[in-house]
Amino acid sequence: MVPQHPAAGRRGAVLGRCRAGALRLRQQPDPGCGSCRASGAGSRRSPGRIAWDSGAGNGDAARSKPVSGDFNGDGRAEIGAFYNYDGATTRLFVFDDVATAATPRQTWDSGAGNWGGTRAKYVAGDFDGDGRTEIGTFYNYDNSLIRLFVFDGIGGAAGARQVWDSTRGGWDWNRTITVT
Ligand SMILES: [Ca+2]
Ligand SMILES: [Ca+2]
Repeated sequence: MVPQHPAAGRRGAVLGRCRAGALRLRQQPDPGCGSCRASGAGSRRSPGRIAWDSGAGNGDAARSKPVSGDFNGDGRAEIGAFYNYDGATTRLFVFDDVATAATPRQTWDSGAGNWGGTRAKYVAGDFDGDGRTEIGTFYNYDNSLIRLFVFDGIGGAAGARQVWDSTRGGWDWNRTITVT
């Protein structure tokens, strides 16, 4: 499953064919898909090798917040991306095999109304020293109330747990800056 922009469902068969071609990483580009050709691997306009392509209309960069880390402890980094859907719904996707043929998979879903993507600031690190990366998240509850959550098990089925609470009035969101 890949992040799907809310407007994507109206695009029809051409977009579906394009998305399927994108997931094959342009090994066999669909000649009927202009957007595939425009961004295809090996294009003179391409600044580098394409490891993954959402397909036109399927991913809004402004809605995603990426972090990197070795989430499964195999010595290679993956990319995690939180995708902000409407209705205070956020999902976490992990991109495996980024160095070759990246494949995204969903590892967490906040559920509707539970997680506003614009209220979160993410930072990745191996916080417990077990060789696998976790993701720390500062979440803004307004009124200078911030809570820190840690996402564990990101390589499999991720889960979030609260590890700190600023108490109301205790921490200014606009002064909270994460450095990754
Ligand atoms: Ca890894
Ligand atoms: Ca760890």
